[in-house]
Amino acid sequence: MNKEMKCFGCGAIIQSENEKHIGYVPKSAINKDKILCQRCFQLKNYHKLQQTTLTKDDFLNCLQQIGEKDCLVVYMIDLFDYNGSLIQGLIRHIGHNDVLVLANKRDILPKSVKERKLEHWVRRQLKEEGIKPVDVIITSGKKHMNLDLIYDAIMTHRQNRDVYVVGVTNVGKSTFINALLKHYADVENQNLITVSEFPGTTLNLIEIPLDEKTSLYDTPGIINDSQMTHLLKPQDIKSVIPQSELRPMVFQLNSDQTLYFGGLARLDYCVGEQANFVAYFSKNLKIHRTKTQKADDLYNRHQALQYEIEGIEDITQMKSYEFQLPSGKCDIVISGLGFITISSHGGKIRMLVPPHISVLMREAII
Ligand SMILES: Nc1nc2c(ncn2[C@@H]2O[C@H](COP(=O)(O)OP(=O)(O)OP(=O)(O)O)[C@@H](O)[C@H]2O)c(=O)[nH]1
Ligand SMILES: [Mg+2]
Repeated sequence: MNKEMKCFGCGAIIQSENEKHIGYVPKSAINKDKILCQRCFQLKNYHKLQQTTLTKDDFLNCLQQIGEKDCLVVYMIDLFDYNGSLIQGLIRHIGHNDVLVLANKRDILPKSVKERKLEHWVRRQLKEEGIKPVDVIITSGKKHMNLDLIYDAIMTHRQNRDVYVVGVTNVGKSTFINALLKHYADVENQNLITVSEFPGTTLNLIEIPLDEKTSLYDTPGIINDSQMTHLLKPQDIKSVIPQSELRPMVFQLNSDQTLYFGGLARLDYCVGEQANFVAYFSKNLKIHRTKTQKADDLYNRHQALQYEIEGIEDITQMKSYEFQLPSGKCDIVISGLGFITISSHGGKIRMLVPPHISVLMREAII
């Protein structure tokens, strides 16, 4: 068997020795030009996830190789979870290569927000990270948004070099590359790269030749454990992560009032005058408002719980963070779950989230 044969869905090297390892294909199915491994077959046809034993380091190693090449890096971030989608130490990994930033999943944010506003917002955030991109383009891989613009930007900036599409897991790298394959190469659905809402879908580099000498590569996403997706049961991911445009929910809160977000996170308004809280979460996530005084009891009697997180039975097992609100507008982001835009004259809030999930305050995106 040719050792270099790879699954066209996830990039794993094909093998037929161990059914539990990545890249498995029964011997009888191996003599084809294009091979799809059993895991991809299950994902594509039955939406069933076969777990892998790959670690964060395996994914980081892939990124490390890029730093040793002269190439264009297409860095994809998620507009719904900007901070959660940043790769820590990106510059260190990719060396001096040019970076083109694609800000993806624009379709989830309200249509009323202007593209230019989003672009400026992303540019300001990138500046803080010390990233100087050759360009920033707002997109939605799912909706093929700005595809021609991106294609032209890639072709201009790559200057006959290879192109690597990088980003944390689930930002939509493979979905975007499939959009390019469908649009510019007429690739049929059954021959596309595997995509799914489960983190860690792409397992190895997937090469797409651009010409005789150079290629564009899909890469496995870096795992970011501080995103909510990693704590959820596979069957819950699709309903907790928004699939379509967010519908903002407005709450006027007084101090000592609390909001529960599907039981996965909680906000206590501790100190301050009446203020405006606009919640941007999946439509399926129930938001429950209560008095802070009653909130612990509500949780512990499992009345505020909608989705389960393994190991959390009692509210004291959640981690608590306090934030001083600025006078004006700001966002509180719960990585991978959603965000709340708060307009106030200052005050204090407390956030309760499962351990390891990141919560932060940032400049309002909307
Ligand atoms: N709403 C929305 N969802 C998207 C978009 N692009 C991708 N998704 C969804 O995000 C999830 C992850 O997509 P993938 O393309 O598999 O992400 P990836 O970056 O290749 O992930 P890994 O292979 O794990 O690194 C899937 O559920 C996609 O449907 C987009 O533009 N908008
Ligand atoms: Mg992928």
